[in-house]
Amino acid sequence: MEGKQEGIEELLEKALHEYHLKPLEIVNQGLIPGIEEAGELYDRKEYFLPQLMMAAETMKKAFTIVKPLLSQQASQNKGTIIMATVEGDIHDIGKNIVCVLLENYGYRVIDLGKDVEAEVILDAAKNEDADIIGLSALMTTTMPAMKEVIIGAKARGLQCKIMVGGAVLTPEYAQSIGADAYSEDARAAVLAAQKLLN
Ligand code: B12
Repeated sequence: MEGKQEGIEELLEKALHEYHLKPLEIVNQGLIPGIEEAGELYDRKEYFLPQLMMAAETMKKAFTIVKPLLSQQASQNKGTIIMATVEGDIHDIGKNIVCVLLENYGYRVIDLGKDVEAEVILDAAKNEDADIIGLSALMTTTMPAMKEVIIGAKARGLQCKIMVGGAVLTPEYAQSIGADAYSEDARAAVLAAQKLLN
């Protein structure tokens, strides 16, 4: 909450070894509520962008430390998923969490990063023979970029399914742009992927 990157390692150490919290509990009950609270303070103009950025950087650092503990080496490949935050949008914390959980469940995840153009996503989906494209958007202004990818995939005749997510999205919006699945968090994203590929 205070954006103190230097203290986060020690806190994680404590959470893991003193309180015996599971890595996913740390993400879901500590890191995510923390960044959301920082976001609420930002909304109420009690936090300003530098504070929000410091909180986000701290969360990213914490997630980098927890990530290897979340990843069990997946033995089987259940399918290939291309993940990206759409063009114009630099929010990637949620997308990164979704990537790790999908990997945990045995999917081959190719993370194209953030602010990714539709063409780049579609090229990757074709070249990697993707089963699913996963798109993240956190702003109302960037949500339409998801539709662009969906239209592009149809125009190119790609067979892959498209799932979408991100804080501002609703199931209704996802349906209106023709997405095959929507999920509100990382755990639901795994279930959605399983459903799409069955
Ligand atoms: C952290 C944050 C930032 C950080 C981002 C750091 C980073 N590397 O990601 C920083 C400070 C850089 C930032 C910048 C900006 N931000 Co900002 N940010 C946030 C904040 C507080 C939290 C987002 C977050 O990480 N949440 C935690 C994660 C875990 O949740 P999540 O992303 O929703 O992901 C979960 C699910 O949605 C789902 N999911 C996510 N992606 C996917 C994908 C798939 C395929 C699936 C299935 C599921 C899924 O699973 C995830 C895990 O459970 C939100 C407010 C909020 N409460 O959402 C504002 C918010 C998104 N930001 C906002 C804005 C406006 C901006 C800026 C334009 C601010 C500015 N004036 O410069 C810039 C954006 C610049 C740009 N071009 O993108 C607005 C958007 C408003 C709107 N309705 O459009 C919000 C909503 C704040 C607000 N209320 O105004 N931001």
